[in-house]
This record gives sequence, structure tokens and C-alpha cells, in this order.
Amino acid sequence: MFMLKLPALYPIIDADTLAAREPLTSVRAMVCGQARELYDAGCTVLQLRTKQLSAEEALECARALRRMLPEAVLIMNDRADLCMAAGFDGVHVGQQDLSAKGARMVVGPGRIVGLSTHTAEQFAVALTEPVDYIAIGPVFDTTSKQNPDPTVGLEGVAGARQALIESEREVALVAIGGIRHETAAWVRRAGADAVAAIGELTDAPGDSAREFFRRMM
Ligand code: 3NM
Repeated sequence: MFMLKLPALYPIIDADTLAAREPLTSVRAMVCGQARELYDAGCTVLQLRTKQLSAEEALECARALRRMLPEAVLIMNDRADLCMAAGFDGVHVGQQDLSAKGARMVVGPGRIVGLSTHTAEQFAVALTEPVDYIAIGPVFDTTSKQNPDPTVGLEGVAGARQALIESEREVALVAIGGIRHETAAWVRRAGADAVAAIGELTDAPGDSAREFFRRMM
């Protein structure tokens, strides 16, 4: 497996957040609009997250994104089958989804598999899985996820980095949950290769992404 090089910012385009804000606008149009702004601001790796859409609607959004951004690295949340159907570059699974091993079986060796973890124990297990990156979170309080786990704080990020070093695995570390412009640099200093965000990128996503990059330089 290759070592995944992630940009400092890993945006998650959350179709449910967008749909809740503007119920009368097409989700696909909002997903594509946000993705375009983020990509143009330098976000070359993007995740599509859709918890409420039907599989068919999610696939439609994903295919539209793929057509619009042929050069971007696109990651599908949860669904390895939709990753393949839409020609995405990888899949991100959580603790309740298809396992990382299962996801790897579906997407094969050449695509990206990412895994969410929420405790040091889950992180240690993830280090034994066939993954390209591991996410730890929520770092801070978040309103973008239903029933979030307890926050891990900057100590949780630092602990994950230490565990990663000791494992000698070549896996990227993503931190997620409540990360804002003001805190992004701290999170990176604690050991994250990339910060993932939903809420802070919802308004004026292009400007917000540029602000993240500026603060993490
Ligand atoms: N996963 P925001 S926290 C999707 O803990 C997600 O794994 C989390 O959104 C985890 O940047 C989270 O608005 C929500 O807090 C991230």
C-alpha cells in the first residue's frame, strides 16, 4: 500500500446539512456548488457524506461530483458499493459500517480506505486494519453528527499520533469534530496530518477553506 498524502484540510460535504439549510434547492446542485468552491480553493481531497439520502440519490450526487471534478480525489462515506459505482477514489467507514477489511475487499488495493475511531482502543485496532488513513474524533464538541462520542481533545490526537509512530504503520492521521479556523493549527500541532470539517465549511466554503489553509501554514 502507498502512503496517502492528504492536504491539511479534508472537507466533508454533508448532503444532509446542506438539505436542512435549503430544503427547496436540489441537494445535488448544493453538493456540487460546495465541492466546486472547495476544490477551487485547493481542497483536492473531498468526502461526500449522505446519511439521509436514499442509495439512489446518493449515487446520483456522487456521479455528478465525479463528472464535475474528474481530477479530485473523491471519498464516499460508508458505502463501498457506491464508491465503485460512482468511480470514486475511496471509501470512509465508521465503527458501525462495513469493516475496513470488508471495504478493502470491495474497493481493492488501489483505492483509499479510511476508518473512523473515537477512543484509543479503537485507534489501536484500526492500526491493524488495511487502511490508508485513520480518523480520530470528535476532537471538540460537534453539532454535525447525531449521537457523537465523547470528545477526545487535543490529547486524544496526540495519543493517536504516538500510537501511530509506535506502530510503524504508514497511515495518515485525520482529526475531526468541531474543528474551526481558530483551533485547526493546534490540532495539526498535536499530530494530525489533516483536519476534517463540516460545519466551518458550510458558509462561504471557498473563503473558509482558504482561511483554514492560511492558519495552518
Ligand atoms: N465524525 P464538524 S465528528 C462526521 O467523531 C463526523 O468521527 C465525527 O463535523 C467523529 O466539523 C463528525 O461540523 C462531525 O464538527 C464533524
